Amino acid sequence: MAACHGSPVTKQRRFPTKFMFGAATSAYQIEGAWDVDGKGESIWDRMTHMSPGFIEDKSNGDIAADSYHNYKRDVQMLREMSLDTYRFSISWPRILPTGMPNDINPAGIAFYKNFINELLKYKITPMVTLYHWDLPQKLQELGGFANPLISDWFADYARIVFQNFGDRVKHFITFNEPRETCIVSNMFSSFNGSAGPEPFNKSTNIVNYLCAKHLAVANAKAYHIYDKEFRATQKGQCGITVSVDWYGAHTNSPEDKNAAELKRQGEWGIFANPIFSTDGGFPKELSDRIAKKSAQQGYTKSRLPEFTEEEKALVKGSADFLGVNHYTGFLVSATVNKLENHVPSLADDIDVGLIVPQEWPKSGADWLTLTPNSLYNILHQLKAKYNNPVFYITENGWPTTAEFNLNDDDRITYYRAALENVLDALDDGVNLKGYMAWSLMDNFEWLGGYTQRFGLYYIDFQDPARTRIPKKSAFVYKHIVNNRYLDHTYQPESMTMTIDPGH
Ligand code: GBH
Repeated sequence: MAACHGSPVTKQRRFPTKFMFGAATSAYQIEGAWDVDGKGESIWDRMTHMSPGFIEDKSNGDIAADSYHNYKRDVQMLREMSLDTYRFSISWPRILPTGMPNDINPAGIAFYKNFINELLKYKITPMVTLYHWDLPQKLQELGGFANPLISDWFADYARIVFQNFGDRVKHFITFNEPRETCIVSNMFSSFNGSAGPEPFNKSTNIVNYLCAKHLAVANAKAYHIYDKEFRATQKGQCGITVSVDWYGAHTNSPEDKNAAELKRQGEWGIFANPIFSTDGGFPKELSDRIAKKSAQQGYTKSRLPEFTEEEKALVKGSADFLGVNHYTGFLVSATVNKLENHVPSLADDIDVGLIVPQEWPKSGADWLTLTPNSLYNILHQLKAKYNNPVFYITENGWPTTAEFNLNDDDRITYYRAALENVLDALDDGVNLKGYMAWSLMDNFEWLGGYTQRFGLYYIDFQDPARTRIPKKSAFVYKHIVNNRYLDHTYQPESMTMTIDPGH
């Protein structure tokens, strides 16, 4: 019956039945067991042990959420929330302690097999990231992502992952957030593999761009291995995850609009363009600008190493989907809040200013606000720019500060706003297949240590048992997932979790 006589009947917007709902984590942030059962040292083990001062509370991931020993409880939490997908990462040095394929750690393989089997037992789809920043220390000592051989080391590791887990894992993600590996790591002294722990943190402005190229080639080699050696039998997909914050123009002036576009090219275009654009290669305006600046600075070649034609072709199209990690947004200006120190860097190459309006709600981390419609805006932009590839939101979430608080209404507000944007994007024809909340549980927040909490489940990191307790947001997320629509008024009746039939 059609709505009539002014009755307020509106069509309830629903998430498609096949739309994947899940949660995400990464190995170093949750596993602990940093030196257990033959695991090798990672750059994060080295850095947190050698230079604890880099971490806000001088903590580390030695134990973290101890998921190495609590993985069955983690799977139970996914079941409690009726989630159908779990995005987690494999620790490269747990599989290959030295990073190299001659020495495979059987206990590492066994751990992930048991864990994946536990997920499959309850029909939860594993979405596996191969690299979420925990590079084997031994590879860092060979230059990490500054060494072009990283692409062969990564390809060897990827083949071992596909061989061992590809019969049961159908969604692989090569890299989590190249920008953070290549660019951000160097702005915050040293982490994630491109410059690495001191004393390897040198020449960041050069390393940044070497890393951008080498990582793109590494992704491509792993993708083609999957495509040629495994796809026919394993029938899965292999994609990459890029961090995409929203950058809008501060005013409607052509200068600000262009500044925003340049910022987008420098933030995510530099990583997505070589793979997803029809032309391939780095974004044109950005690479022209870096070449020009490099010449002015006295370099004989651009600091951004161009791809050879062969590499360009190898990289172009080397992903089955674009994973998007999205958290926040900024306004971009050609004139306001500009850099004061002009040393060669990506920031100087782009040379724009950022503005965060006062009225955008603030979170427990100073870089993250609730930016209106940011998730819709980026999906809309990415769809237009890259001809609507398959997308997954592979991370999205809201941090609170360290205090104990299960009534996380601000997180609920954030998730509801984001999921409203997901519905808008689906209406808009964005080829979006799933949404992973960051994070399943509180965990080691990199340089923030344990001072920021992103979890749907709370963990007291002083508690040796690392007991997991659902926050209110876990109940609200579950309600959305079960009902496939957004109820903005739902409140859980109690804070006791049960597992619904069929999960
Ligand atoms: C993601 O990075 C990561 O994939 C995930 O592991 C992480 O836990 C999650 O987001 C939440 O941060 O504190 O001012 O030094 C998102 C991109 C880049 C955002 C580094 C925070 C540090 C800013 N992150 N950035 S600051």
